[in-house]
Amino acid sequence: EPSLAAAPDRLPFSRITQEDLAFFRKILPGRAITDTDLLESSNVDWLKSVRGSSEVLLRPQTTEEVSQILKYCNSHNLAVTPQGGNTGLVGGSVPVYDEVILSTALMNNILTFDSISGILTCQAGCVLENLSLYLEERDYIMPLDLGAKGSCHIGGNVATNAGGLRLLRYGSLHGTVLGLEVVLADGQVLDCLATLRKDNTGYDLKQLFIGSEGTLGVITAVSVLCPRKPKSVNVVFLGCETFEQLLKTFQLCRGMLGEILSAYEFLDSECMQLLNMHLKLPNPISDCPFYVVIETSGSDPTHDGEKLHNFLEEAMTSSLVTDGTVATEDSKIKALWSMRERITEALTHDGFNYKYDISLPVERIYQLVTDMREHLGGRAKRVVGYGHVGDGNLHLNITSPAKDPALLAAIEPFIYEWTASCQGSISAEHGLGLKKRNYIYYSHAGPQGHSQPIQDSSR
Ligand code: FAD
Ligand code: 2HG
Ligand code: ZN
Repeated sequence: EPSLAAAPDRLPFSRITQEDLAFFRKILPGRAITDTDLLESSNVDWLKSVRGSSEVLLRPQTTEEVSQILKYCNSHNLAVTPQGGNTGLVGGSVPVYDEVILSTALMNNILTFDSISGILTCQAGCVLENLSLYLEERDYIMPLDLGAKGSCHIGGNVATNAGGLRLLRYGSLHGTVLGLEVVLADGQVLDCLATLRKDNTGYDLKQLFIGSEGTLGVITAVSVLCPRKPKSVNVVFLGCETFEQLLKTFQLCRGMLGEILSAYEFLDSECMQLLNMHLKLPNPISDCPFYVVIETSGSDPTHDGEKLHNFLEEAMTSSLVTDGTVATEDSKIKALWSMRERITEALTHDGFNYKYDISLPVERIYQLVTDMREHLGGRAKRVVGYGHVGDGNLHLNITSPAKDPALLAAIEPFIYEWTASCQGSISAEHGLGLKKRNYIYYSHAGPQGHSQPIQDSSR
């Protein structure tokens, strides 16, 4: 039985046999896992909200092994779920039924790094944080950063087109990924692993795989254009009375910080309460309805410091912000970033999470939180808003003491209709996975040319 009402029916795929297992054990000695205890963590997602019942986890080390696995599964009618770090938040990284799990965990070699161009090529299973550490030693950084960096794989990042905390500065993976190697469902290896900034010789096939969530093939290697490590990084944590002031502060800092602005993130006071209560992280400034994390990164500490100082002075004197603190040293920078990065973790301690990842015109993003609170009245335990303001991306999370179908019926389709009415997206950066697949037509024209949900008779 699938663990989610929105799950599709099991298609007529074959069930795994002893012969299949014998084949996998032969090509992956010691790396075809069938022990149920070892399989448990790969069958359950990070949020512990969906669970599959796969009987085998395959851990290839090379592209050739991935190719052999897919070729075999294709010809034996076996369904496959590619899995990276299993940090996805939409239920796409675990099997729905008994699919074979193909994990990239052992495909974790860095292949090449060119210290002149900053182009890195690596296998898909490299953990994002390990890539960052490798690059930092060489005066470079990854163009993306997210709270899940300690576990997520670069292949998973590309498969979900992960956004994260640096998108405002370095753009999306559609721009920074220069090449991909992908194994298609029949085992054919598609080599688009270019390491060139420019290549207009026909269609840019790799773009199709960025954000394809494992539906078109398994990404086995990635080449990425990496920025230089900034010589000067500052983080400020500010408090605002209203969301309008927070937006005005954004405009002001875009103008005054210009090219050194590298992140503009927000959280509301409900998030702050969660951080205080569940993670014992104290508020670094006085209590405010809204908080902003601003990061600057540049090449000259004096120049950056001066710009930041002028911006803060203007923001304070014009009463856009009510309180704030600045960090220049590493440990304080990390501590301030925790206030933003650890909200997802804090939420998991607050009960059952209903998670929404919405793109909207930036001036509308908090209105949705306010409207949702009003709409739900006392039915939810908590309604919190945070996210990537600079990218117009709201993370709206609703908690309740336990799973609550009546609460869910009050949230959906309200939230999707609200989003569609502003031409927003129902999944800004997490993807569709299992959880959002039925709502795609709120963001895209359906077969009849107008937006509508897929009818889900099981709900
Ligand atoms: P998985 O979760 O293992 O897989 C995700 C999807 O990609 C699945 O559909 C899977 O089948 C497919 N897949 C994985 N690897 C491959 C491959 N090699 N080839 C083909 N398909 C593959 N996301 C953001 O966008 N921005 C954030 O700021 C952000 N912050 C997060 C913070 C926390 C604390 C957590 C838990 C998650 C966060 N996420 C964020 C969501 C998640 O981390 C990202 O989506 C991440 O990119 C997933 O990578 P992964 O390796 O864990 O992939
Ligand atoms: C973030 O930006 C992540 O922190 C996770 O995308 C958002 O948990 C969420 O809703
Ligand atoms: Zn996010």
